[in-house]
Amino acid sequence: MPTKILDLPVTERVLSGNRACAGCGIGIGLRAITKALDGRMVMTVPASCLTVLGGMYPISSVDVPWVNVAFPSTAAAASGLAAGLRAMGKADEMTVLAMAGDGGTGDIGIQALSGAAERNDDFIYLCYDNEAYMNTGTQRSGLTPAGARTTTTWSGKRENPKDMPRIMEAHGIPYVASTSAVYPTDVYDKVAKARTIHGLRYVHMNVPCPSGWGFDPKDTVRLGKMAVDAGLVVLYEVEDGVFRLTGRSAALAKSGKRTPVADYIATQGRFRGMPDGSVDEVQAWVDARWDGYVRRDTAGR
Ligand SMILES: Cc1ncc(C[n+]2csc(CCOP(=O)(O)OP(=O)(O)O)c2C)c(N)n1
Ligand code: SF4
Ligand SMILES: [Mg+2]
Repeated sequence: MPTKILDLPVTERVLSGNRACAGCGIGIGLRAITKALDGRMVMTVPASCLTVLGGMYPISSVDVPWVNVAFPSTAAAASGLAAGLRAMGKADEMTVLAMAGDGGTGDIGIQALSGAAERNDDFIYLCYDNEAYMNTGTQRSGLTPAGARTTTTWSGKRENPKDMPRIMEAHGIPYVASTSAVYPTDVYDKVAKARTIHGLRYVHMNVPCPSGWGFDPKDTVRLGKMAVDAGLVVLYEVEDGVFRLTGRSAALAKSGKRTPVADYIATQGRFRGMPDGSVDEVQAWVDARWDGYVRRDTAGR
């Protein structure tokens, strides 16, 4: 049974006074993640908005052990921490959580991550995807969606985003999941399940970013949910190769009531002026991808 919001543990590890922008989705997701791991964890984090959220030494807003590492080495550092815990006989007591942004995962950190996945090293890798290099002022990443304007794609990015969960699944690791920070119980259940598995577990978490996407900070949750309703962000998990839609995405597959991508695109400054033809292309891409998810979901039942 999926966890209900009122059943989440009450202990908070993400404390008040963090340094993220108002309305940032990262904190919502990180609260659920730290609850799922019950604080029995050590994090590795590269340069990103997440390091900013954590704050500068010696003051931190996140009450768990945390190692800041160089940009490409998040997974390499996690491999080392996991080996250390195993040598001390503490692999079952603490979870190593490598947590990085989309740029730090899909572009700059992919080499160390792929190596760790090939070796099936024992940690959770969580990519929080705010869909650009936000900490340095919104440059495009390999995971930025088509049509989005960034400071390096002035007229809108032309390419669709890299499918990181699929790339990770191709490594044959035991657990892969896709979730959204605006569904904290979906995040919680997936990280709680990942905690019980050994080997490399990969969780991809979409994170709305008011500053980089161009929307009012009060709309973070509403926009994150719109992305799921449009099928741009899909909630699912792949456990030992078995695919399953979860939560809102499972409900949408049943009802068939996905909303048009154009409605979502109209809510954000980054898509302003996107030509109708390009919106249609994104819609066609989403439709084809969605059909594939629904086929896999049905096949697994
Ligand atoms: C090797 C290296 N290159 C570039 C940078 C500059 N830099 C710091 S944070 C950042 C953006 C990170 O983007 P992402 O991983 O998506 O995380 P976000 O900031 O969006 O949370 C960049 C380019 C760096 N610190 N180290
Ligand atoms: S730029 Fe975006 S992801 Fe970064 S702290 Fe601000 S709202 Fe959060
Ligand atoms: Mg990013």
